[in-house]
Amino acid sequence: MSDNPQDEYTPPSVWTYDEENGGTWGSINRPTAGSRFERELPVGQHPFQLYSLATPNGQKVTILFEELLAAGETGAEYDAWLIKIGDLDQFGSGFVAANPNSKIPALVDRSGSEPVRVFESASILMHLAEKFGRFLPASGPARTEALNWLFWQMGSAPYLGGGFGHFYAYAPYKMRYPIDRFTMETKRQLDVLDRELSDREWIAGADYSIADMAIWPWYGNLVLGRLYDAADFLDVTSYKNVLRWAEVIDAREAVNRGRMVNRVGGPLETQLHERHSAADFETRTQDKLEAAE
Ligand SMILES: N[C@@H](CCC(=O)N[C@@H](CS)C(=O)NCC(=O)O)C(=O)O
Repeated sequence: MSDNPQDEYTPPSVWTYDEENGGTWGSINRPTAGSRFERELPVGQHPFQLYSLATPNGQKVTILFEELLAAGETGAEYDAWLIKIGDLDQFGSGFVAANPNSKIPALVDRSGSEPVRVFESASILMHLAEKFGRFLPASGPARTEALNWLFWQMGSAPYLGGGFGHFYAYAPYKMRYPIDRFTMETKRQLDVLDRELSDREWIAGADYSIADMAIWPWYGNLVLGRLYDAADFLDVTSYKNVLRWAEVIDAREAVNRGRMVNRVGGPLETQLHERHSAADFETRTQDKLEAAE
């Protein structure tokens, strides 16, 4: 490796894997897929078994579960098991069987006669919304608009997380070219949301939907100053409509609960490492578990 990491790089004719090259994620990711060790996934008593971590992609699903339960859907009870991606849990054989892409969140729906695996957060959100007939219109233009924004999120957030967040916060040193490129794109995306939210309450129109639940953990948390320590750098307060929308969602009790599930950072009273019943929010947050030790 060069002494000066900012030197121009001439790619070799065939790329080879170098464990040292990847910064924070370099020790985790490899250029190959598949399981790295044998480990079955635990199974609890509820119809839905979620294997996740409270990153933005993980929060989407726990927010939807908590919203379904808050709306009275008692059939949406779930066990949320912790997958520590920094400890490589996502490469165990059981997790890979649930999601061959080795990324959280992964859901196993055991409500029917055979377990059904569901992976990719948007697929999980659609699966649950359709199962319970909530937070996604059943047909017509309103459904199309909600899906437009759900898939906008799936296409856009990798530029925010894998692009901006990676190079601004995680890369081993700061490089101007990728930071400029992904900052520009992130700000463009915030402007897209800001313009749309100027004349509608929720991103898909008149109703709160899985599109809001998918977008908020990324772009809502970003403008609320919770991602990448980048609020000033991105001048997030200039996106006034996004901020208004983000604050309204942030005030929802179910969103607060969803954010706590599988969370391993921040104040101990906001961390519920595993969730197996609604009572766990009262009795099993980390502050209480650690005080009882
Ligand atoms: N498109 C996927 C992205 C999931 C994803 O990137 N998950 C990250 C955490 S936010 C992960 O599990 N990373 C672990 C790894 O890369 O090994 C989804 O929306 O479900």
